[in-house]
Amino acid sequence: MTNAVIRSSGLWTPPESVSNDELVACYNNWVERWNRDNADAIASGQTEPKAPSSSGFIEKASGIKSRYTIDKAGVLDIDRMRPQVRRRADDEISVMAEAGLAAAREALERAGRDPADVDGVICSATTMQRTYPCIAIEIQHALGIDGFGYDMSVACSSGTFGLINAINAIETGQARSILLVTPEITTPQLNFRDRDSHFIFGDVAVAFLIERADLAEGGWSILGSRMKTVYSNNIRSNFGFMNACENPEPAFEDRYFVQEGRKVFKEVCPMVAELILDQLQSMQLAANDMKRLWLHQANINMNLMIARKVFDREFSEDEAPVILDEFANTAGAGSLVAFHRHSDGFAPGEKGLLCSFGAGYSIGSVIVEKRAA
Ligand code: CO8
Repeated sequence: MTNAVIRSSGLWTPPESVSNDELVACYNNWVERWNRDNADAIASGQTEPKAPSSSGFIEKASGIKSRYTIDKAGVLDIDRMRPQVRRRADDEISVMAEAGLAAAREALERAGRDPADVDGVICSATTMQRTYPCIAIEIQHALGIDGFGYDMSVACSSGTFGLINAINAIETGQARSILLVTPEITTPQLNFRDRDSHFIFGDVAVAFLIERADLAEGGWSILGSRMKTVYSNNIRSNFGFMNACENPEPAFEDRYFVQEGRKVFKEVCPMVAELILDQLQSMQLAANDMKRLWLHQANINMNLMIARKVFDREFSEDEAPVILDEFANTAGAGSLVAFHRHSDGFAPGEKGLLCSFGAGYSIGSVIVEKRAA
């Protein structure tokens, strides 16, 4: 069997960032207006007034300080509070493919590779902009790759599950080289009028180039991978192609992301730590053999808890780097973005672990080792 390596990565970041203060100011203006408009119903006890949001709460509860979005003006307009995207013609590139393409191009450039070196594109993300043609095939076409492309989706584990699919494709001889692209355009799925979740997500695209080891110089060997899913309704989106046919048709607000954040926190952290420790043990590795954990980026407190359980000691930020302060939760892209931003300083033979966790529930874990350049 041929071995696969992660050869390079690339990132696309939307040009506009929204701070907690900007987001909260917009939300609170909207709440003030809503409470005013519903003053009679509130006074008669028919409805509860809405409570304001707070930057202090957001940073303390999640670690998030800002997020990128594809349209800041739309998100911060209290009459809209969702991104505005120009509807593109069928012969124009889609928003998701454009974001993914930029990240893919950077991954190719960083490896000194050409699209002719690539056999396939996997686009793995929480949601796809449309059903077909696949976003992956659109990216494949834009790059001029002679091969194949397909889309897949496993919520917050989309990136790691996609990576594992790419590794399998190389190791079973389907391809010499695969571009895994995870464009997470999350802000259109977020209810910016929901106090519990309006601050959680941000937009980004990340790409990894996975190659056959015998054709690649440098990069990262794959030592092992794990996937686990356990059914849970604690993180849910009812958005889907049947919405317009459903009777009764779901309201707009019922198609957005919702979660029981506390339950997710409590249930997911032990599952993740247990999976990582079991995976390490099965490979006769110790936690201290991992120079760095590139964890999913949903909540700083979750990451601190998981890393503490895995290392069983205090650890430095360098051992479990954080990108969610700048990017917020970028769903399936989070652990891959953490890797992209923080994979310097490894000597050949040093090891690290990428791990995603989230809706499903789903957990994806990949152990890598730095190769000689
Ligand atoms: N401002 C001020 N106060 C607030 C706010 C706010 N915005 N929101 C809630 N509060 C208040 C509450 O009212 C509550 O007050 P009280 O104690 O008086 O009742 C208090 O703060 C505490 O509320 P919570 O218990 O809800 O707060 P937590 O401490 O649990 O923090 C978090 C909330 C940050 C959401 C936290 O629970 C968390 O991060 N949990 C884990 C979430 C997680 O990892 N989810 C993964 C989801 S992502 C995923 O899987 C991918 C899905 C696909 C993404 C699609 C893109 C949209």
